[in-house]
Amino acid sequence: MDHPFSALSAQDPAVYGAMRAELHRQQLELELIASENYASPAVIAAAGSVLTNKYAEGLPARRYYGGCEYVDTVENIARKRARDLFTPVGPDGEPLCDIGVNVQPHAGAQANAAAFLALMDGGDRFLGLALSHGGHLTHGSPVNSSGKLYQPFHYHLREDDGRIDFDQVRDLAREHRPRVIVCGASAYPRALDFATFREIADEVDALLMADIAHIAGLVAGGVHENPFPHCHLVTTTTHKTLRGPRGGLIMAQRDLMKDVNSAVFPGTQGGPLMHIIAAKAVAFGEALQPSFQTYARQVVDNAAAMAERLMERGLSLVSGGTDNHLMLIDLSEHDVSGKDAEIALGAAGITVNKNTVPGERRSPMVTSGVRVGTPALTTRGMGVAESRRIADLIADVIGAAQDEAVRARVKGEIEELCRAFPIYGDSPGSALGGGA
Ligand code: DSN
Repeated sequence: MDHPFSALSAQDPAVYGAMRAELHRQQLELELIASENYASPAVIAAAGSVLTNKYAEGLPARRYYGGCEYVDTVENIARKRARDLFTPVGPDGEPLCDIGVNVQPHAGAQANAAAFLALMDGGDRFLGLALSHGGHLTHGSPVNSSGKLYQPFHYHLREDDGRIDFDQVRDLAREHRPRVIVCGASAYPRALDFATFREIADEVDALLMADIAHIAGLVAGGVHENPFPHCHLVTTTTHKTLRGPRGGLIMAQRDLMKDVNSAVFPGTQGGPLMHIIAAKAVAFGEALQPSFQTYARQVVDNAAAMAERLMERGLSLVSGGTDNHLMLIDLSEHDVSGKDAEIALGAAGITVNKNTVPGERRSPMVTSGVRVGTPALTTRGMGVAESRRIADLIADVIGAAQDEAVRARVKGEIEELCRAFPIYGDSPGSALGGGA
């Protein structure tokens, strides 16, 4: 049989055409969405593979279906590599704690749902960062199961410096005695202080959970502190800074793993996506290479350079800068909203997302912020000079958001930049699933 991909263009030109167009968009437009990245052709090959055909409920060697010997091998490789990546070690190279991992969550939201099921009973109280201050829907939004099944209380950023208000975290913890404290964010540009969170959790006898979906690649690359050994449980996605396939992952101190495993299956999921677990294994293998540490360092350096130049150009950033891969442009004082800026930048070939900012006065569909991140442009090989140039182009567009001539000029410059730093080459097979 031919590779399944070679059948696609002939059998289904409509889907194939849209996939080609998406590849073209990724190649020629600048991806600044902080949660997106470009997975390698090897990761994409694993994700687009025959492992999609296999049912494998359960864990390796303890499955509910036959024929799992090869997918067991794949899942065991993924588990070992994830442990190797995220186990913290002391100065003598000794592990600082014993963590277990479950590589089956389909996505970050599923990882968080399973983690909550493992750590809490219905109605239990927990603390998380408010969504409007950079938190996540799955950290207790009333429209998410986390807000419907449990009782969330939210802490915020300090108004004066845009940093997590630990006094408020401590006060809320003392007042509500939560079962779990969640740290982690989807739009927080500063380093997370896991040790202080743990101190507060210990004071009120709570479990500490970190959601490192955004910063996982920075942790793996050694440029952000490891949430272990401070945290009891850690969730992440695998496709953001970690640069793997779209997916989720849960890691926990060993004594919690029985509850974690049963919360994933049968608690919240059925059959694991074995093709995605294979792709996770490949991505973890890539992240274990020394070159990934160089990548992670460059992501942070690029973000710092971009932030500095945006501020030199007169734009305000929440917290006055960044420690990680993202920054939040604060347009509260501008006529241009986050939505206007997203549209104007999109027309100029720069993809970003509008985002609420602390003290938001506009609606969540309009917002006063734009979230910008450097993981994807760094994967293309861009560095500090390009990051500063991109900051200038962003400032040009936001400064003249209705000016079509500015957008057209910037779009041309962006396309030229993208051609100078190509991604996926000319071989659609490697990027569209046929690169095995
Ligand atoms: N949607 C992701 C993000 O953009 O940060 C979080 O789930």
